[in-house]
Amino acid sequence: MAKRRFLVTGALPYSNNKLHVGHITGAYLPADIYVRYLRSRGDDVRFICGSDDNGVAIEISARKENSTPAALADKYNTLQRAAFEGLGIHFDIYGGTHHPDFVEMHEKLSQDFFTSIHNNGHFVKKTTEQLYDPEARQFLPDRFVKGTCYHKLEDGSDCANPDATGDQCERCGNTIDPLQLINPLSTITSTTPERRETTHWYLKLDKFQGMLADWFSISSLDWRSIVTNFSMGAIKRGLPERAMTRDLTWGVPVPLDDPDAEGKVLYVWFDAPIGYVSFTARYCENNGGVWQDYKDWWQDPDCKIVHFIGEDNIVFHALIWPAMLLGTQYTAEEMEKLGSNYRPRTEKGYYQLPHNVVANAFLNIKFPGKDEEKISKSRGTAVWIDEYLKTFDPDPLRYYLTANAPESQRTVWSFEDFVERNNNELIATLGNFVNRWQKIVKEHFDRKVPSNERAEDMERELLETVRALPEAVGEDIEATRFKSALNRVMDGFRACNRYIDTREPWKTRKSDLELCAATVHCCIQAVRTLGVLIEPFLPFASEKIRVSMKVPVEQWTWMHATEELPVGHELGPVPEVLFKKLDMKDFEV
Ligand code: B3M
Ligand code: ZN
Repeated sequence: MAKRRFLVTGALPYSNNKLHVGHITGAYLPADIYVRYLRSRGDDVRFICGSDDNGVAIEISARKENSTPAALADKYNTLQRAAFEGLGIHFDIYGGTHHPDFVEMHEKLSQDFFTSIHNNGHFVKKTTEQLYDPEARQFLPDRFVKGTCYHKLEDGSDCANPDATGDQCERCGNTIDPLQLINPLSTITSTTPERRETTHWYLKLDKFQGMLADWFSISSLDWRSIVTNFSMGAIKRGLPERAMTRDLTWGVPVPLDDPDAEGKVLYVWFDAPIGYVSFTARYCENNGGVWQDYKDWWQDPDCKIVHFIGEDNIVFHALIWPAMLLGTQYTAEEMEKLGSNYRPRTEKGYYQLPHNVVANAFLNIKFPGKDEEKISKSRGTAVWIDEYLKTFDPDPLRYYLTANAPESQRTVWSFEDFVERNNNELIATLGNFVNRWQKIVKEHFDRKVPSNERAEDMERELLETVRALPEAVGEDIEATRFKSALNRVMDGFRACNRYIDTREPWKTRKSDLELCAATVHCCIQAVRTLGVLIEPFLPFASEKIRVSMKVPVEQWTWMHATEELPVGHELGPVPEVLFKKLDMKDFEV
C-alpha cells in the first residue's frame, strides 16, 4: 500500500475551560482514532492541536477569575495538555495562539493571511454603529453584550431567550446581531450600552458562495451529512458579509497601515484556524526543519488536511475557513471570472482546502434520577476529564464515548449506560475472551503457541472472519464511521466467544489435548489480529495484549495484523487485568 500524507487537526479548545466528555467525543477522540489507524496502516501523519487563546470569551473569563487573559490562557493550556495525555491523545504539537512559545509565529502567519486576502480585494471596509460601553470605555463585540433574543422559533413564537450573547443565542442556535438584541446590557459593567460608529473589515463571503457550492459538490461526497446539510443550507440562504476585525486589545493586531485599523485586532475566528498552520510551522522548526516547512503540509495537494470539530464550529470550518483559503489563492477579479467554477490550485505555493471536515453533534448528559440536559459549565452538569482520570482508567471512557458517539445526531451520556457497557461489553466480551484460554496455555502448553494439526472448519472459519476485519474496519475508519468500526471489532470478539463456548477447551484439555491445542492456537491467532484492531480505540488494553503475546511494537500494526504467530512462539506473561468492574456506587459523591 502506498504511503499517504495526512495533516489532522482537532478544534482548538478555548483556554478558559477544562475539558469535559462532550469535547472529547465531539472532536478529539475520533481524531485520535483516525490518526492511530492511519499510523498503524503506515501513513505519514501529523496531528495538530493547541488552545484558542484570543477572543472575548477569554477576556471575560479572565475578569471573572480576577486574572489576566495571558495568565488564564497559560493555566488552561497546561490543564488541557494533561487531560489529553491522560486519555492517550498525543498530538505532535500542542500550541496556543497567544502562548509565549507560539504567539510570534501565530501573529506573523495570521497577519500574512489577512494581508494576502486584503491585497486580493476580498474585504470591504465599512463604518457602522456598534454598541459601546461609556463606563468601560470600549466597544462591546460578541459576548461583551447580553440581551433578549429577537429571533423567531420554528413554530413562529418568539425565542425571547433573556441570556442571548452578542454572537449567538444558545436557545435557538441563531447568530446574533448585537444591535438587534432586546434590552442589551454590557457584561462588563451591567449598564445599558449606547451606539457609536466604528470601522471594520468585512469578508465578502457572498462572492465566495458559488465557488464554495461547487467545491462542495466535488469534494464532500463522503462527508458526514450534518456538515454537508448545514453548509449547503447556509449557502442556499446566502452568506452575509462578516466583520473580520474587532475593537479589542487582546488578539492579533490588524496589520494595515490605516489610522482606522489602529487599536484593533483580528476577529478570533479569523486567527483561530490559522493556529493549525502556525503550530505546524513551530512543529517543523522544533523537529529538525525550518518553520517554512509547514508548506509541505499546507500547500501540497498530495497532503490530505482533515479537521475534526464540534457541530457549532461547522460554519467556520466548512465555509468561512475555505473562503479564507480561496481568498489567498485568487484575487477578487480572478474569482469573478471563474464564477462558480471551483478549480483546485495544484501548483506549489497555494494553501489547499480541507480533504474532509468531520463534525459531531453535541453530547447531552443524564444524571441518575434527573432528566437529560445539556452539558453546562455554569450549571456544573459535566463529567470533567481531569476528575474522571483521578479515579478511572482512560480506555472505558474512550470505549463509551466511541460506542455512543453523536456522529449523526445528539446522544446522551448516562452513568448507568457507561457502567453497563464497561461491565457487559468491555469486560464480558473483550476482556473475558482474552482471558479464557490463558490458564490452559500456561498449564498445558508452557505458554507457547500450540499445534493446530487438529484444526477443522470451525477454526478456519473463525480465522477467516477475524482476518477479514482489518479491511472492513479500515474502510469504516477512513469514512469516519468510528462507531461502526468499533462495533465490527466487538463483533469479532463476540464470534470468538461463541467459538470457544462451542469448543470448551477447559473440557478438552482432559479429554482430547490435541483438539484443545488447536482451539487455543486459534484463540491466540484471533487475539493477535483483534488486539491490533482495538489499538486506535483502546490503546492501553491493546498494549497490554501486545506484551502478553510478545509481539514487537513494529509488528503490532494493521499491516501485520493477520500474520500468524508460529507454532512454538513463546508468549509473554498473562496480561494484567484489562478492565476493572464498575458500579454505580463509584459515581456517588
Ligand atoms: N475555539 C472551540 C469552540 O467553539 C473553538 C474552536 C476553534 S478551532 C479553530 O468551543
Ligand atoms: Zn434565540
